[in-house]
Amino acid sequence: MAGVFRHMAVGLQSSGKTTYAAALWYVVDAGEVPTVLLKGKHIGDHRYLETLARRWEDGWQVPRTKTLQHETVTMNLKDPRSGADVALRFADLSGETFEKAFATRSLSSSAASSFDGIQNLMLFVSANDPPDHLTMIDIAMELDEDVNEEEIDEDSSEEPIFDSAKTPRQVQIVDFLDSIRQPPLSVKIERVAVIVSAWDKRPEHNDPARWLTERMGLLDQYLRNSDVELRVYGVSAQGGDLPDKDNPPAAGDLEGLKEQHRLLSLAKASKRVEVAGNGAGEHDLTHPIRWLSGLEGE
Ligand SMILES: Nc1nc2c(ncn2[C@@H]2O[C@H](COP(=O)(O)OP(=O)(O)OP(=O)(O)O)[C@@H](O)[C@H]2O)c(=O)[nH]1
Ligand SMILES: [Mg+2]
Repeated sequence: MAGVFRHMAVGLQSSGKTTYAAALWYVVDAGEVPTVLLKGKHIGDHRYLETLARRWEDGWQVPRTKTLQHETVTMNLKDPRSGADVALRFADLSGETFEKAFATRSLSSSAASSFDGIQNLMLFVSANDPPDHLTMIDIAMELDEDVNEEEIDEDSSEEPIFDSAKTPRQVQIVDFLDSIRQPPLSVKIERVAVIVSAWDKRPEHNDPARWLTERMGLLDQYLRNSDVELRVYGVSAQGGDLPDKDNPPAAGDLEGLKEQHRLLSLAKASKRVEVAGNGAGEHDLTHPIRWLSGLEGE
């Protein structure tokens, strides 16, 4: 059976999409660790991915994806068990594209067209993001301080009443998912693999599904009641905090370079990657993709 499977990566700014693509490319290309999908037959022009993968291999953050940059990443993978070919299209839209869509209620036609024929999503959220759905009042009450609500109102009187950028992330994500399922896009989503990135920043436990329930309850409930197949993976594609090559830490900033040094000292760079949940191999970034492709039961 030869299939052409197209999946789409979505997520707000800095949710880990590009780092995942870079690490996936490296891991599949290097073949240093066991993965359920392997590198496919032919590899075309992959300059964008190769640039990213080199940055990743050298121990730097990948560059931010610019707003209008729609890089379509195509990877040919092979499923050794069924013999299926998986042509994976990883449309790396920037997080800003999604945030703009939320604020303006419209999506550019090129961004919209990348959802043509899409049934399965990789949805990125980051374990490194602090909770953003608390208000000043919640925080003050948590700290058990005297709260004068009128004073808070007065102080903020010069601020705009509603700033869409301050909408909690999970509200924006639920709105986005719901919008693409409505006309005119009418995307028929079958499977969603939630990727909790920066999993090296996880809490004590190592259960990504629990993290989603506890940290993003609204999103979790929406997905569980959406008639889609759902899985949650924890993924550390970078392995830890890394410096930005375009804005490197000063030579004396040992803290900023320590983690980079530790990660670079691993003999096999693929071992920087950590994957948790759903029986995935320790470093296997292809596991969610095989499941998204419907190949797991075969
Ligand atoms: N600690 C840690 N940080 C990570 C990991 N993966 C990504 N990050 C950091 O998370 C931030 C965002 O990562 P990107 O991969 O650029 O995110 P993105 O979703 O492509 O973001 P946009 O291009 O803005 O849409 C960067 O600062 C990364 O260094 C990880 O495994 N661990
Ligand atoms: Mg990006």
